[in-house]
Amino acid sequence: MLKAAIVMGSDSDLGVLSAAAKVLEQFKVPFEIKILSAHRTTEASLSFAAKAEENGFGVIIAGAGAAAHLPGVLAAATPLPVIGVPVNATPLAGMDALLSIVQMPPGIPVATVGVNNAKNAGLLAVQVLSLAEKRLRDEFKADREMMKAGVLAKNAELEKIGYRKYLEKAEKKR
Ligand code: RP5
Repeated sequence: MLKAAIVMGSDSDLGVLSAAAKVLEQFKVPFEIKILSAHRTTEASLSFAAKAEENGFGVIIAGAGAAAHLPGVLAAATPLPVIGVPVNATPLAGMDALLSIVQMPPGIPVATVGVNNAKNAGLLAVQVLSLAEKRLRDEFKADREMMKAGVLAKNAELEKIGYRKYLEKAEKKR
């Protein structure tokens, strides 16, 4: 099966990007994780992207903060889909990274998730790879059903005990 890559601009992004790794582990998707910076290690970033297809990758998750050029630079150098994760790493709280990643010029798309939302990047990567893997598609559908059942159960509990008791219980759990 094709691998996923998780690439981040700095080790300071690892806390955020680890949520994508957890999703890939949950779905038993093989992946590699790397620190590659568009600005500090430009050649290595380009070389990774240029060889990603022949090296067995099917999708790339790229996270960066500040003037976040990494996802766009990788996307420019590979035909593989790139999922960008804007990281909140500066006083601009991720707005800088979000706009840098989402506003790609026509022709070079980056599928951008919300600020720090690496979990969604992991899920999107699973969806991409599941196009060629029935096992993944089935597990993804089952995961959605579990999520749905969880929300329905919470709603049933809220309606049964009322919002005050629900809140009390929720606060005790924290
Ligand atoms: C970006 O600058 C990185 O992706 C990181 O989010 C931010 C800060 O990097 P460090 O100074 O912590 O290495 O390139």
